[in-house]
Amino acid sequence: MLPLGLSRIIKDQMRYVTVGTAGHIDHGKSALVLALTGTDPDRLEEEKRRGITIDLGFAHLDLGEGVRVGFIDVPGHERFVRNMLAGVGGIDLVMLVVAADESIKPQTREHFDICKLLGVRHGLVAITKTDLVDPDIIELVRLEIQEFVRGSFLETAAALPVSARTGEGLEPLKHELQRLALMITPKPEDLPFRLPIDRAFVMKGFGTVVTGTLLAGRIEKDSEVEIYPLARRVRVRGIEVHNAAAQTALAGQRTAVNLPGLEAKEISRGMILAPPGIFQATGQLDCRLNLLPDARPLKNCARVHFHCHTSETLAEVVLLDRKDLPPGSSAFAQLRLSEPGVFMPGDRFIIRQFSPVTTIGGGTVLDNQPERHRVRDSSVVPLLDALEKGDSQARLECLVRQTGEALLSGLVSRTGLLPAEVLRLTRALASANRILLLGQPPELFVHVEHFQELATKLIDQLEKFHAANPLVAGLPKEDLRSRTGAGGPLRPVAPSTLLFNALLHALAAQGKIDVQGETVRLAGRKIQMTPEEQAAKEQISEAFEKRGLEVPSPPEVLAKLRIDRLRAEKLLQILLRENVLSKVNEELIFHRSALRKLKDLLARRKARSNRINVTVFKEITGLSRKYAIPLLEYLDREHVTRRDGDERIIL
Ligand SMILES: Nc1nc2c(ncn2[C@@H]2O[C@H](COP(=O)(O)OP(=O)(O)O)[C@@H](O)[C@H]2O)c(=O)[nH]1
Ligand SMILES: [Mg+2]
Repeated sequence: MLPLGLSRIIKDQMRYVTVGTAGHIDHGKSALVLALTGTDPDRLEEEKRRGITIDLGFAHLDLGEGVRVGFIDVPGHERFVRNMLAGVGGIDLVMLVVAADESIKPQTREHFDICKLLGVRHGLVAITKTDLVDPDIIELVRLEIQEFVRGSFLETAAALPVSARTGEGLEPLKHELQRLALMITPKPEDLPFRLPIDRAFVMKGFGTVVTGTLLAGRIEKDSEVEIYPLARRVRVRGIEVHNAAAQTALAGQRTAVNLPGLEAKEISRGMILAPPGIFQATGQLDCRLNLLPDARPLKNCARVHFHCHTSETLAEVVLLDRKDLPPGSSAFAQLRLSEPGVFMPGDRFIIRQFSPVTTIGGGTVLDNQPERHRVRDSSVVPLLDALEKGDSQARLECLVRQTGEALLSGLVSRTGLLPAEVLRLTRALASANRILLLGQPPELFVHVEHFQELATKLIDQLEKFHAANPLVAGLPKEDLRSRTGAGGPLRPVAPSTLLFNALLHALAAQGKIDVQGETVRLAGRKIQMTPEEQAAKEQISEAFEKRGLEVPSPPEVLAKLRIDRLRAEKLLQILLRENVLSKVNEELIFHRSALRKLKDLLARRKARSNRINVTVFKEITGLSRKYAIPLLEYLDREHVTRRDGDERIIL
């Protein structure tokens, strides 16, 4: 048993590399995998009987130097290209197989196009069946291959003659595979894990098992996982890596996961295993789309077959800045998928013509949760351009800017990064004054430009309000919040309370606004009255004051003014707010001097007796019942008196 640290180093040094075969049917792909690994990748009964590969086959080989290669053997037949596509998504290296007796054929081209479109960066060419031809034919095929791969990622790749029958050339081939394996960038472990499912089956005594090539991250035994887009959560009962039981599966490894409590038929190829609750399945994607030079022009809104990782669905291609896409060209597009799936920015995909089904292009996902764009809506192009060109930090900034108010969960599902990484990048953006982190710990991410826009809108709204309501001191917070909408006049979205309070705080600190309790106003803004209004205000006050406790009705007072009813009402409100007048009930308003006198009267009365009833109250005030009862109730509320049966105690 090795010490823990050492075994970890050794484990970390192990390289897991996935090699995909590619090439025309009958060119010896499966035979070569068998000759290299000792495992026949044609595992289905029908495959063995018919001698052709129908579905993906798997085998692995240790190449020494800590390199383990997992082979994904794909079918060459044109009818099974969709199965080929489910396998090729996760490969690091391609082994392009060309039979020496046939040279380059249609699926050699199609498979190679697919590898290019998927951004495969490394590989080799195996010239197979060399035992069937003369050496000069091999040289001829080599020349044809050189021509064929010119200008591609395989331009400088080795083309190695080999025979699965005699075993000749196998050793140099293994050597080259090892060299390439040590060169490639391993799949990232520091991302949330994603396992695109390529098979789901029942194993006697174990239950449902799903398999795939782990694209990113790591899966731990006994952890909880979610099957997207099924939204089913299950616990991992067991893991196998390259057919051996394991505690953990790491990015790049051929992985089988045992999921109890699930029926194999509930799960299908194309679904994804990932951490629970962090991703969101989406039905539309914004992308960079490339059309192959020999494809037909692609019309706007064309329907295509869409393949990404192991999934496959129909999609409508909405072009954003042009009418159609000529062969060999490239553009931004929105793909509307028939079935939603989990896709991350940077994911590569393939499109195939609706009918007849041939590979016509592919591309890269740029935005996995875009809004639905109108046909030829080019306004989104600058965003897609920035997403395509930027690094993770720049992309994150774009997403925050575009979201308005971004949540951590939203940023995780839109980037495919771990929450800790999103936090690290957003903190860097915050210290560069690009975005604001609100909440502690940060829960809301807002771009400074968005914040600035909202601040301008807020001030704008306050200005409008003050202009329209010179007689009102300010606007209640909630009113102001709903008026400070982002997203344009047709779709105003009020900022959240958290963001709105941050805006108030910032603007108050800048001395632009005053916040008093629930009321917000522009700094230094006072109620503005014309001389006419000033006079009317005094007139109202006097009208109540001179009548003492036998007050007139408010409508009667307001009707006598020379200004309009609406402004008169506001002046009355101001007097009430300033406590010059007090409302005793819905109909009765008193001047504060009259109420003061009444309280004095009761204080004097208390010197004789602290008890009083309605009759006595009417007597000493000279008031009718109409005024007496509401006033007594008012005095109770003011704690000047307290009701005690039919009497009141003067306090
Ligand atoms: N003579 C000879 N035949 C081969 C060699 N490799 C494959 N074959 C034969 O070619 C046929 C197709 O091989 P297979 O591996 O199934 O081709 P695939 O469709 O590309 O997977 C089979 O009959 C194989 O036995 C080889 O190196 N030499
Ligand atoms: Mg085969």
